[in-house]
Amino acid sequence: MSFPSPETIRADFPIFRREFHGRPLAYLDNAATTQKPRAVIEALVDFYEHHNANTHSGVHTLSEEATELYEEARGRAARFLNAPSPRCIVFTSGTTAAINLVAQSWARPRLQPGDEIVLTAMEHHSNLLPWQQVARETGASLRYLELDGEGRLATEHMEKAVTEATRLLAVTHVSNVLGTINPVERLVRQARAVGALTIVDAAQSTPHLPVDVQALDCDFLAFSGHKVYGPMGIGVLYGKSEHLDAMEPHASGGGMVLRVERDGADWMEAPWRFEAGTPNVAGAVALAAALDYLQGFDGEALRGQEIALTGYALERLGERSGLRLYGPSDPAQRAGAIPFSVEGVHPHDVAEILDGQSVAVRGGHHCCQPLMAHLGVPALVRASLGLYNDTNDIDRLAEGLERVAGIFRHD
Ligand code: 7TS
Repeated sequence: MSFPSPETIRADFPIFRREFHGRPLAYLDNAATTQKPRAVIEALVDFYEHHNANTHSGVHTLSEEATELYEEARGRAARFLNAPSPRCIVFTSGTTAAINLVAQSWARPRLQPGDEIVLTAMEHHSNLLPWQQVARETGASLRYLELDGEGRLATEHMEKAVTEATRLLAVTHVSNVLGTINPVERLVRQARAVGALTIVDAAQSTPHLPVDVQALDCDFLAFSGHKVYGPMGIGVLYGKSEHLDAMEPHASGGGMVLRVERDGADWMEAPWRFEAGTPNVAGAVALAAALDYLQGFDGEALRGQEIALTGYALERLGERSGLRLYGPSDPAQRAGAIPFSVEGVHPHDVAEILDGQSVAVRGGHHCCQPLMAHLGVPALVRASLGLYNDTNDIDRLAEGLERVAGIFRHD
């Protein structure tokens, strides 16, 4: 286990050698996607240079190697989540695809009118629209857990989170906008008590916190490779075997059948029955390299550093007049995202002026329009942290905001 400084960590990421407008980049858009360490880029190149072949179908050496690497990556993802078996890991293109898989394969054939799907008011559209679609298709209804003034799940709502009508609880582990860490373990326990299943959107927690599916005891969990320093186009759905084995595939085609006749087919076992078509083998292999990279650090030390940096950012930004911060005031209750608004200036303008200072943040609704409506804002600016960020990046953000204030000063 190592714990190098953010500066040493940045040396692992080739993109930070680039200059933007003559300055090094202060990359504060990690919730959208993280940058890639050399080890991940090399794993991608190494696969295509030395092992490229299709999986499962060929009998030749390369195909066997590709299959072995792909299945090893599945095992690596299982260890990352402390899943009991690689058979619980389905490779998908990302969190969105993983959630849609559960919506179509588990929920759609099972839910009925009168059934409830419980969400929170802070869900990303990817953990909201698939449930709206299923609700329309099945006659089930959606119910939302509301937030308190600091963007946490309101205690009185959590107490009544589930009812006898609840069939599924779909909740984000960490909010991509507010950074709030939700008490997922508690919510899962409540859901189990009424016989409801749970799916955890771990897209924003896996980059920052240890995620243990057996400790959480959730039924399903999804995350994206590109947010944990891995490549785009690869992600993971974890599912308990008892559910995956009972689910029909959401998509069918090559690579997921045992036997096909003119009028029927027998599916392979889970997880392969959910991976129709040629899989993203290079992506899976490079994701495994990313998980090795991330877990090569002392997680507790990393988390401590992030809490300290979040505290520093909240303090520095909080000093500015006309700037409003959102999310929990306690840095230990949040991970990654630091959203804010600047009085009288549209978030897109803030982000654009910061870009001119080589400070990369995102301005927009962050695929959370119902949350924006709840907060009463059309959009927010969001800085979001990765393991290579340090106080210098936050100082650059604060200086950039000084420039925003200068440009928009009306007196
Ligand atoms: N769930 C959460 C909580 C997310 O933050 C995101 C992406 C997704 C699901 C979807 O992940 P994908 O990999 O399938 O696209 N969030 C963001 C964001 O905050 N800014 O850009 C993408």
